[in-house]
Amino acid sequence: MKIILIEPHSSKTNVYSKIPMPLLGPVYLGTILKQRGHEVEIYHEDINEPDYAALKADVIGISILTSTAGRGYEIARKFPKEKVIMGGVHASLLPKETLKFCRQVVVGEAERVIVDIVEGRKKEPVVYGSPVQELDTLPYPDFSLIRGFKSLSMLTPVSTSRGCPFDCSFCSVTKMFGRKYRFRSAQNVINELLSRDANAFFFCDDNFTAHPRRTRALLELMSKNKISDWSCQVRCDVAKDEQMLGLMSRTGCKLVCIGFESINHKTLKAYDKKQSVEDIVHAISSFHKRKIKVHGMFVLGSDDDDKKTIWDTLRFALKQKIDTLQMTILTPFPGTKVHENLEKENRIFTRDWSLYDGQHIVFKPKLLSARELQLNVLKAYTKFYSLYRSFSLLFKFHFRNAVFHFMGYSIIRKWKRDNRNMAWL
Ligand code: B12
Ligand code: SF4
Repeated sequence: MKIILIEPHSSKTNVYSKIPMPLLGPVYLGTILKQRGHEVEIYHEDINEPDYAALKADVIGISILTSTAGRGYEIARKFPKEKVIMGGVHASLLPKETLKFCRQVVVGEAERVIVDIVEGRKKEPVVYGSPVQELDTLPYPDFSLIRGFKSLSMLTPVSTSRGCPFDCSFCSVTKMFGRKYRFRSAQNVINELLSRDANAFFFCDDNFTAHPRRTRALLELMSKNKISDWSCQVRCDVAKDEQMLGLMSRTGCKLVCIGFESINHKTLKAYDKKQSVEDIVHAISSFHKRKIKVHGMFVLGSDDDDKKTIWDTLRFALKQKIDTLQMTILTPFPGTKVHENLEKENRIFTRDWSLYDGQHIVFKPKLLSARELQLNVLKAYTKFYSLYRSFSLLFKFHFRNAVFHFMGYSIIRKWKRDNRNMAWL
């Protein structure tokens, strides 16, 4: 059978919109289907938007996040006669909504059910997938299935674990993958890395160091195999583990993405983050000491945040010399505690999912107006990613940071152009 899997394009003003990294879900599923003997093509619209009129397949699969759901539904409508199935985080959180646009929806991880669905043995409209317990049994994602994917010029995503033992109130991860931390063996990961024709890896695990012993074992093997140039997502806690920091530096970790979330103690508590501002400061200096760059991610707009919090966050980021900054506006993703609370209080004012990208305010904050929150975050961002700062990084020969600052500058300009009158507010 011929199967086409599609990842809708991301919201254009996303900080990451210039890094077209594919989600691994469709690639894992495509690889399994290919190994089963089916003909598979994957399209990630950010890399290569297909000519939809020319696409012919027995099954069309679409992967959606909340922010890409609207575009996903639009794509589904282009195939009124084909069997369209949908999955991904948003489909898993709101299967009834998704089912209005397709024949079948998969809730959760789909590796164990995809073949039966495609071959017609599983026919129910909502199919419940199951968490893969033995991640080593999965094949290595075959990126050649993605039309236009060039591994050498793109950061290659690698997933070494699923789930997260924490449960932050704004996060979709535990709703989708659970709190049980499952991980691949170090050797299995190394074999995948060695099989890749890639310059740089991004460990896209939500919490790469949640099980320190296993991460250390993996890093030791990476060191032995001379694998370097990689980045990952970690929590602040890891900076307290000297041995881990040493290994990360020795194996060529270039950048860590850390969910700092807030410098407001009350907000950190409200988010259930289980970290302090002191932990954040310590983490930044520990990574910088080892020449590892820090991408700091903040979530603004809790009931304890006001205008000052936004500007304090900017000042903090500048003072601590965070290399790249992501100021996300709190977004009530379906299924999260934040969503549940705001919904109860009737404070969510739009269900236009395309605005659920962390760059648009979609609810009424408590200590400032929605407009004030939106404008102040934007202004603070503009200060961080100013042309002046971009050029001064360039003149100091901080090339990577300079490139990211120019990117940030152009994304903010685009955001301003696209949202000139803030019509949704
Ligand atoms: C890598 C990553 C990114 C990358 C690439 C993302 C991309 N191409 O969209 C970057 C850094 C660019 C990114 C950006 C963003 N991300 Co992101 N990202 C991830 C991360 C860490 C890993 C994704 C991954 O590969 N997962 C592993 C694979 C195996 O899981 P999967 O893709 O979900 O696939 C499984 C199932 O969903 C299902 N499935 C998936 N597709 C399909 C299709 C069919 C047909 C079927 C049947 C089943 C099925 O089966 C798969 C196998 O089990 C996830 C967290 C996570 N653990 O998933 C967050 C996550 C997806 N991101 C999230 C968010 C919020 C964002 C941003 C909005 C962040 C921001 N504020 O800027 C942007 C939006 C990007 C966009 N597309 O518009 C949220 C999404 C929440 C939601 N409700 O939508 C997540 C869940 C993180 C979180 N903390 O909550 N992200
Ligand atoms: S924000 Fe990070 S630490 Fe918190 S639950 Fe999500 S993945 Fe885990």
